[in-house]
This record gives sequence, C-alpha cells and structure tokens, in this order.
Amino acid sequence: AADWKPGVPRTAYVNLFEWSWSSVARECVTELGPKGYAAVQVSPPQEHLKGSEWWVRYQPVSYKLDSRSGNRREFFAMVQICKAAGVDVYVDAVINHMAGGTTGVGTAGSTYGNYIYPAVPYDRSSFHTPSCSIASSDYDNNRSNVTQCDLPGLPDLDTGNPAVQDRIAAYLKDLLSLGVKGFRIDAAKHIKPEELAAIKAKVPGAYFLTQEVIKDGSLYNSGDINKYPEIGTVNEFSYVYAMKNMFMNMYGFNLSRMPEAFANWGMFPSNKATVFVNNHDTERKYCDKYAPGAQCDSMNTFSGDKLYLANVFMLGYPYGYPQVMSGYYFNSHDMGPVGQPYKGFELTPSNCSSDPTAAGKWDCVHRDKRVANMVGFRNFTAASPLRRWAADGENRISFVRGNKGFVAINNTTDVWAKTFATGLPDATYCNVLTSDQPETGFCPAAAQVKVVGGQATLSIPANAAVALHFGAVVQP
Ligand code: LM2
Ligand code: CA
Repeated sequence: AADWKPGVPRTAYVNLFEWSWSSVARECVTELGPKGYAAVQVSPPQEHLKGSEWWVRYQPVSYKLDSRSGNRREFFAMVQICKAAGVDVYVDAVINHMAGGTTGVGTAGSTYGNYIYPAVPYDRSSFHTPSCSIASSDYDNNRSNVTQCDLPGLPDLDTGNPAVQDRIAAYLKDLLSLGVKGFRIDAAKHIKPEELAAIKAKVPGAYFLTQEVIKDGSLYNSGDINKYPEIGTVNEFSYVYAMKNMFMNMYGFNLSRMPEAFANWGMFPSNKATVFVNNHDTERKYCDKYAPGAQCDSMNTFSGDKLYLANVFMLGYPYGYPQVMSGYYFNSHDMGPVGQPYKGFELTPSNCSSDPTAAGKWDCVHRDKRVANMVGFRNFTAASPLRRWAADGENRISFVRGNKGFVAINNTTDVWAKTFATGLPDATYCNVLTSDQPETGFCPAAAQVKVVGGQATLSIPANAAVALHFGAVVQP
C-alpha cells in the first residue's frame, strides 16, 4: 500500500469478516484509509453453498465472484475505491477443496454434485480419489492423509494435478487482474508445500501471501513446516495462544512471561509471521459458552477490555504483520451474519455495537480507539526497535519503541500509578488510546501526558493502557 503520511508506511491490516463489498468500500474511505490500515482481508468472494451459516463461504461451488458479500461488479468497485483510499484488498482463497453434499445450486446459480462442478469446470479426476476422511490421529502421524484426504465432508482437490493447478491459478490471476493485492491461503496446511509453490509459480506478480498453517506433529515430523515460509508468510498460531494465555492468565501465564513465548514457543521469524489475537475460527471454536467470560480457542469479544489490551500489545510490539479481527457478535458457533441468508446485505454505521451480547450486530473492533489509533502508533514506530521491556509484577508491562513510542498496559483490576522512563523527547503527548489526536488537532486535558526529563507520571485505570508516540504531540 502507498505510504499513510509522507515517510510513514502502513503496517497493519484488518479482516472485515462477512462484510459486504459495498460496506468494505465505504469503510476504506471513512475509516481504514484515514487511520492508516494497509489492507483489508475480505471473506471468500467466490460462489459458495447456500445457507445462513458463516462457513458456507468455505464451500466453493465455482470461482465466479458472486457471493453473500456481493457480485463481481461490486467486488471490483470495492477494490478500486479501497485502492484510492490507500488500502489494499486481500482475498481469503479457498483452494484446497470444494463444497460438500451430494447436489445443489450455489449463490451464483451454478449446479454441482458428486465431484462435478461444471462452472469451474472440475470433475471426478480433479479430486483425490478414492476419497478418504482425515482422522484426528493423522494430524500427529500421517502427513499424507492430512494433505490428500478430505477435511470433514469437503471433497479434496488434487492440487498436484497440473490441470487443477491451472484452474486455481486462473482464479487467483482473475482476482489480481481486478486489483487484488494479496491472498490468505485457506487450509494451506492441507496442501503440500511443493504443490502450493507450483500454484504460486503459475501466478506471476508481486503480491502478499499468507498461509493458514496450524502446527501439529505430522508437520514437524515431515519437515514440511519449514517449506511454507519459503512460499510466503504464515499465520503464527503460537502467538494467538500466547495472547490468550498471557492476557487471560491461563495455565499460570501472565504478561510478565510474554518474552518466554517469543523465545521458546517456536515462532517463525518476525518477517515470516502474520499475527492476530483472534481469527474467525479461533474466536468461536471450543467455547465453553457463548456469553461474556467465555473461554474459547482464543480471546474474542466476550473477553471484554482484555481483547482490546491484547490488540494494543499486538500493534505496539514489533513482531509479525498484525491482522485486526472485526466481525459480528455471535451466540453460537455456526451463527452467520443475521438476516442475510444468501447475499446482499447492507452495513449501516448504526449496526456497530459495543454490546457483546447483541448477537448479529457488527462488533467494529477495528474502529475502537484502542485498535484504530494503535495502527497509527505502529505506523509511526515502524522503524524503531524494542527497548526497555519492563514488568511491574505479573500483569503490568511497559516498553519503548526507539525514541518514538511508549506503551504501558495494566492488565489488572487496580489502578497502576507509576513514573515511567518513556524514552521519548520532552513534550506533551496525547494518549492515543483515549483521544484521536493528531487527526482532530485537539487533545482533551485528561488524555494529555507531559514527558519531562524523559519521564512521565501516569495513573492507568484498571484494564487500561497508555500509548504515546511522536505523531501525537500536543502542539503548544
Ligand atoms: C479453514 N481453514 O483451514 C477455515 O479457516 C475454516 O473456517 C473452515 O471450516 C475450514 N478450513 C474449511 O475451509 C469451516 C467450519 C466448518 C465447516 C467448513 C466448511 O469451521 O465447521 O464445515 O468451514 O463449510 C461444515 C460443517 C461440517 C460438515 C462440512 C461439510 O460444520 O459439519 O462436515 O461443513 O458439509 C460434514
Ligand atoms: Ca488437500
């Protein structure tokens, strides 16, 4: 993406999960562009199974761009509008498998069934046969089943077959021709790295690519784990679990132990990692309930302020390429965007809600100051190394970015009052987590922080944080 401001790059992206193309376009103009987001990852745009659940979009019927989020014309308009706003579009590419079930009609009207998808076209020879189902033990010891058998009920494409590779490459090239700038490869772990590399080789150009690779024994044992980072970046799930364990104080972890995760949890090098606090799978998977306080595979909007604190950490700390997750509140695993069974829904700003029990309303996590203004923080401090990591007890940490930024996070239920060495030049800064300075050119007194002799005396409320940077200095 083009620079946000002169000399200031855009360094974070957002997943607007299940948003319509027209709504994403509007958001690029009003929010994502101005706040400095580099890109938006959108839900799978291809024709899919009909149904109200969110996951129908992970069951492709063809590569026609006609989905619940809108049609090809709307998709193209979105890409152009976002580009003009400085925001790239990344597509969630579902290329490991096709829609399950015997026969049916997709969202673009294409028929399919019994391993035949005429609108692509694919036929039985396009799939791994005879079909088999991935067993849970395969994840530990059978890499070939993981890549060549079916995810439950989803016909597995023979991605080693050159004709299949050509169809997939044609889909990705079509998207690039419309101005798309990157891909998330869905279920990449279920495609052999050499096959993915072959597909990529058939899609020339400079584009961003990240791969969904959840780590497991068979990957390590086969050595395949090291081949994915050669193709592109990789979703770092150890990071997701670190965020959950450290911020939610699970299994004896707490914020002071964060450095252990980076040192010992086998994470990919920073320039190979895409990171998030939650994604659309982890936030709704393995939940003990669907209500505030829920324990799921990762944090989510039921985690309350702690979700936002974890986003402050993610965007402030220099590791990986961060993805903010923004979707809708839900009260069950399968629940899709409300009232939108097939396609054509409109987001209006009033749909955004801060009530996590308002199932079906958009959560708009990416608009919260603690998230949106931290994107600006990351952009302004992009070239500034981590310094002065400090823990004050188990759940209070602070760190400095060069001499450009300072972050303090209070993950406790008590006020944290302390004088910090901020590493910043003396000035009055605006705490960007509570105020929009410098965009508005105004910073309320309560958000102003004076740095004198490099030090700032702060009183940070329970479950809150402070972030200061040189792009948000209060003009005298
Ligand atoms: C992914 N990454 O590897 C996606 O991030 C994840 O969201 C997808 O699963 C999965 N892989 C396949 O693309 C989701 C969802 C599943 C759902 C599938 C397919 O988590 O629950 O499976 O999409 O829509 C559903 C049913 C399942 C059924 C299957 C086939 O839940 O019970 O299996 O459809 O009909 C018989
Ligand atoms: Ca496969």
